[in-house]
Amino acid sequence: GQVFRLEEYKPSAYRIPRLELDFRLDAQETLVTARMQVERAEGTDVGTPLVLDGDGLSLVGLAVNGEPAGENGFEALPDQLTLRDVPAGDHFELEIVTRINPSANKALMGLYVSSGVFCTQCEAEGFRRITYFLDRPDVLSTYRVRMEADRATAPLLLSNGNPVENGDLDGGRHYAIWDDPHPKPSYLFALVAGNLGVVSDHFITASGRKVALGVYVEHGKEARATYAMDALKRSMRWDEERFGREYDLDVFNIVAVSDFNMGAMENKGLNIFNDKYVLADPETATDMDFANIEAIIAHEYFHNWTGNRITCRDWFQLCLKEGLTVYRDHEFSADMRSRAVRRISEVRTLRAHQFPEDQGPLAHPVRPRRYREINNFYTATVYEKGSEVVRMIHTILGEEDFRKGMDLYFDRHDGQAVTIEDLIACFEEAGRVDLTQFALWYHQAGTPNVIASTSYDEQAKSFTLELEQSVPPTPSEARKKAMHIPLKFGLVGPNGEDMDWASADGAEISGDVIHLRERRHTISFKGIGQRPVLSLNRGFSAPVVLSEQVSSADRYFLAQHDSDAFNRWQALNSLANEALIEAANQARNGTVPGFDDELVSFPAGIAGDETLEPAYRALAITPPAEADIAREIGGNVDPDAIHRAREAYLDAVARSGATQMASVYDALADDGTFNPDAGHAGKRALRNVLLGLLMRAEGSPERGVVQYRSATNMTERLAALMEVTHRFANSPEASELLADFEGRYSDNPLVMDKWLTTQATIPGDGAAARVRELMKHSSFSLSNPNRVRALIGGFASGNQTGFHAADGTGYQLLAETILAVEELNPQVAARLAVTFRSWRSLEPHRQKLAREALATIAKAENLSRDLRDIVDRTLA
Ligand code: HT7
Ligand code: ZN
Repeated sequence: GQVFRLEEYKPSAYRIPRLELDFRLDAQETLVTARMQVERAEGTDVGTPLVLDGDGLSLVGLAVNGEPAGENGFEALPDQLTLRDVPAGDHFELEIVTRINPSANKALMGLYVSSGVFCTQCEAEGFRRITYFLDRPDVLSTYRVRMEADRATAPLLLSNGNPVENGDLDGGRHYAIWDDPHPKPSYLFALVAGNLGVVSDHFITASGRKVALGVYVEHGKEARATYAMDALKRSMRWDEERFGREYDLDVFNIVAVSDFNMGAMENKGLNIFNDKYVLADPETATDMDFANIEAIIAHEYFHNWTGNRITCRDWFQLCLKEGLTVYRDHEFSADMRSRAVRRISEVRTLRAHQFPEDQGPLAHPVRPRRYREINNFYTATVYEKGSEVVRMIHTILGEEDFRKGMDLYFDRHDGQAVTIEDLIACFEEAGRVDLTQFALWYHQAGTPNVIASTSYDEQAKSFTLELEQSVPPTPSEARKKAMHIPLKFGLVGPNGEDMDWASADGAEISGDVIHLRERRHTISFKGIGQRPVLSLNRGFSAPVVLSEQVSSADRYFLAQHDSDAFNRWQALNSLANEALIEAANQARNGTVPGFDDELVSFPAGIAGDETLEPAYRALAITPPAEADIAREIGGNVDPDAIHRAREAYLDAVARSGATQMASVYDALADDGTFNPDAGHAGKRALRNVLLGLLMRAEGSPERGVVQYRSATNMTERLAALMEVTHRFANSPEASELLADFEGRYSDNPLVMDKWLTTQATIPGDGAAARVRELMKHSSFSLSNPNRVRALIGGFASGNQTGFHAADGTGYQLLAETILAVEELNPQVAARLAVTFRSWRSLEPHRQKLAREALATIAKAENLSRDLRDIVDRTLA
């Protein structure tokens, strides 16, 4: 397949400053008329053919300056329209008519129908499935969109920008016209036509303009959209206060659809969402759902400035909008909720998703240099590591200069399509710093390893810190350069307070940040009267793997006394990790895993520590997940041994602190009134972690059954269902609760997704067979991405022992399902295939089975570019 390379970027030979679109909407046969003003760019020779992108299109008509184009003047292929007879003037008008079939569109890119609603998804290259166009992000046009449809089935007609006109037509048809004054690339185009309910509100901007807000959902679901509306208004206010960014149209609409490839899409003035990230009420959504909705509503809204007003020059620059916008949504959530708790969750996500990507065959730089299929680059590296890179720039510059850099970026590049270099230049100017070495974070793949060791010389009152960095090789990058790694730190004295030092040499230290730039640094701090304990990479200031030679005693000390909440959690997490790796070795060798008393008694103490917020306590007593332990082990992984070790650890923790934990559990019972805020969610999180531990201690599903039956919200009900079904998989109680849940929610697909995931993640050998049975259930559908992700994605990424069953049934099931999904939706199939990426870190027997399963995909004929790309790189 064709490879696209960053260095081959060329500006477009033509511009299209104006586009008028006319849609005659019909589910099977929609006619699209695109009238565009085309301008020859400076430096383009007169007569240069105009080559427009298409994807599976059929041309109905073509006119140039109002005249039908002569047959020899153009060539129309499904994936390209070449106009050879280009008028000699500087600009001309081109009219293109295409015919498309939205109801046959199962790839969910371009114009499609979801539950009877016409909707679009154009990022990255979906617009070319609607009409021929210069479908690239550096071609910016103002749009006027006219839609015509049956009034009965599509009373609602929405597009980007502001509404201009609407009216009735003959034959039960009607029309609406929308105009978007802000030039935008085609990937931000959207339309929605259907019959939906709405929650309406308004927002008064900082400068006093009134913006009409709408959240559109299926009729009858309006009450479940009020939280999303509230999150939207909070996002709008926050962006004004924190970044000085005001909204710029008279309306802002959000539409929830039930078939969607990703989470949501930031189309100008008309965000389209996966309904999973809009609909929530206490009875049907968990606290995690509420938090995700808040974050994704904010993320898409923040794109209005970071992505829409200033967009990407080309798709290699995807992190320009995504990394920066994730950083902004992380900051928003930190301000709305608990900063420490959010940071721990972000880092857990980064480690769970981005680290394995960076350490495996799909590793790529935050700004890639080549791709075969851009859809495969909406990755944790581009998004999450991209956000971490912006966070490091903030750490280096400090809040004031960071804000100046952002202001400069908005001033200088508003209305443009730009590059990462343009963004970095703004921060360099605002902060008066040279970010040349730092920029390697964008260009060099791989997670840096940092090794730290310390020594204390009492006589010399000197504390020495040795730091060494290295970046492991990644595909097509064997040799790596030393990075600029900003490490926040503190030297914690015996009283728990950070110690001052008289002088330090060996590295640049500014405030509480060590700037690591060389491969090795030896830093000596002078004037240190007592041995300190080093707290390094506070707040996870740099996304590195840190190996420290630290005693357990020092880790326990940090877990209790570090002023940095993240590192307090990290200290505990490291202790648990080390113990679990050791225990997994024991389990593999047939020994019963054993654990220190101090380690297993610690969680009960934390659970009852009233000085800590409940959400933090919940995180602190949750041990690393099986996948985390596997990643830490790194090679020759046996998922069964890891499972046994983790189970043994949890059993030991449960036995050690049951009485104490039971009283905390009881005290956390709520009064039945639901509040989705972080404080209340934290209490529920802690109570649910304790539920699992208490059920272990009690050896009975009873407590889970009671919680399930008395629950007044989904967070408590689902947690109880999980604990009962996972811990007592074949018990009558498990079957009873599963049947009850199905009975309660069979008419709610999003809740049934939870039911599917719950069963897909029951550990053990029978998992693949269970999933196969569930694929026949009426709640499941291969064509709906949410259903596929819930059941198949849940199984492959959330069930280590099931997916990696030693008989290979998990891998076979996944390979077969990927090929079946591929026929309908290549993007979703390719994303499922990513779950094979760590196959080389498995023990040899499973490695062989996983490779065989991948090979069955690889040898299938006519694979999509999406799946071919992932499978080839995974096997390479
Ligand atoms: N910018 C959006 C990306 C997206 C997308 C990409 C490929 C295919 C379907 C898609 N739907 C949405 C989402 C975001 O980052 O905000
Ligand atoms: Zn985004």
